[in-house]
Amino acid sequence: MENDTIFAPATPSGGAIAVVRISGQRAHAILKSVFRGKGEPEHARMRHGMIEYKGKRIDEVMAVCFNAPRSFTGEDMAEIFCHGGRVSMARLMAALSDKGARLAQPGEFTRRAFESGKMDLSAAGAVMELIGANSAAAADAAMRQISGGLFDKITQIQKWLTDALVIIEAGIEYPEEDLEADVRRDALPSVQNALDAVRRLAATFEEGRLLKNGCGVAIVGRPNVGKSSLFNMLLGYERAIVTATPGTTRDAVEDFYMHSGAPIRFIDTAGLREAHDEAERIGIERAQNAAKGADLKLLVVDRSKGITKEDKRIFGTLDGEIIVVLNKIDLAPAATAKEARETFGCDVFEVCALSGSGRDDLIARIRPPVRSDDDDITVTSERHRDCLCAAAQSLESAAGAFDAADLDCVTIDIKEAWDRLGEITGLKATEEIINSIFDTFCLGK
Ligand SMILES: Nc1nc2c(ncn2[C@@H]2O[C@H](COP(=O)(O)OP(=O)(O)OP(=O)(O)O)[C@@H](O)[C@H]2O)c(=O)[nH]1
Ligand SMILES: [Mg+2]
Repeated sequence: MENDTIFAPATPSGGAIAVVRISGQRAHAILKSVFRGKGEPEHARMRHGMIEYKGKRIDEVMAVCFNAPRSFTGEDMAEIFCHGGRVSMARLMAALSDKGARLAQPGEFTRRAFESGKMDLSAAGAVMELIGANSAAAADAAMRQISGGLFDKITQIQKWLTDALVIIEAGIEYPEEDLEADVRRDALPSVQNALDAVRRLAATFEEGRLLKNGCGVAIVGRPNVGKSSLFNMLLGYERAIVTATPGTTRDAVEDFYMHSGAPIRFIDTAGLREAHDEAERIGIERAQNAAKGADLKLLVVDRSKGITKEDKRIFGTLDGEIIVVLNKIDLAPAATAKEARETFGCDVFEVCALSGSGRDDLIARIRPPVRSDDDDITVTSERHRDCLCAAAQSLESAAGAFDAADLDCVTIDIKEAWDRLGEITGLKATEEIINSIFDTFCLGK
């Protein structure tokens, strides 16, 4: 069935200029029906003209059309660069709708691009990640996927699996030839290669998650030691409330800080103590959860008060990577960094949250790992990670079945892995998966 012709604003209204896209068999005809300019629209050539509707000029625009398949969606397309006022955009869209185009669903343009083979499913999903990226590194990771990096990797792995299947099928077809040992010798390396590559890709998800969501850094400690002050100092602006009264912070407050293009997500938390009321009790619970979910914990200690029993107790409740931050170094010390190192056995930094002294060293230490290989693919989607893990499991079981010399089981496992990988690129993706991906898109993309 031929797709109907759709349109959507690709930019929000309110700007000076807005872009409205049209895609489908009638895209050019619909453009012509409302656009009055010099000359016929030509592929990829901007034309200046007016939008006329019901005998009235409603906007002065630039318009361009693209011939199938040389367009984003692979269909005939047109783009109108109109003025971004709410009224002028609404009028233009009313005109397009009246001429027979339908307002697109979110993600429908990219879905059409996928369906017409313009991009694979991993690239289509990455378009949304690029738009939503909140750091340069996350945008780079998305761009690498849009350029087909993940698709190429998956296709290579699937090729290894196909190679193995061909060899094994021969072994099953001619069992009398006693090919089993040969089959194992010839097919197992391909399966092993595939398994290694799948595992390596799945392992990049952790880095991808950090790029996308930011490395989570929870700031914890006793009340009044200066956690919120440190939080503000690290962010570089007064984000959280600071007062001289212990128990100021209740809710966990978080904000992003960009470091060399990678996001760090700082979380300020309630001071840990015996709660005085219901709100504080909940706040402390949230503080503990924030600490559990964080990639790194900063335990703040008030150096002017010394290292207290309570500081040590809180340290004992923390797991994973911890840095101790001795704060208030502008006041007379009651403990030294050396003591703190001996007590806690981890990195210790001395800062003055009020003046910002010590900030640079601390930031340099908590900076998230920067990717070593800039061209390498990073898996950023949880769905992709799940597919890769499932594929790895099937391949492990295939490798095991080789040992049991059960070639039928080996083939089933390899095919299962092949299909799981195909869900990433869309070569074997169910309608349901495709829907769930495009559902997260914004209008006009
Ligand atoms: N002299 C000095 N005072 C500081 C420093 N950092 C914080 N303070 C003061 O310590 C008091 C508590 O600071 P907060 O940042 O609110 O402490 P907190 O740990 O967030 O406290 P709660 O939210 O109650 O747990 C405030 O009066 C700050 O001005 C510092 O480096 N030097
Ligand atoms: Mg606070």
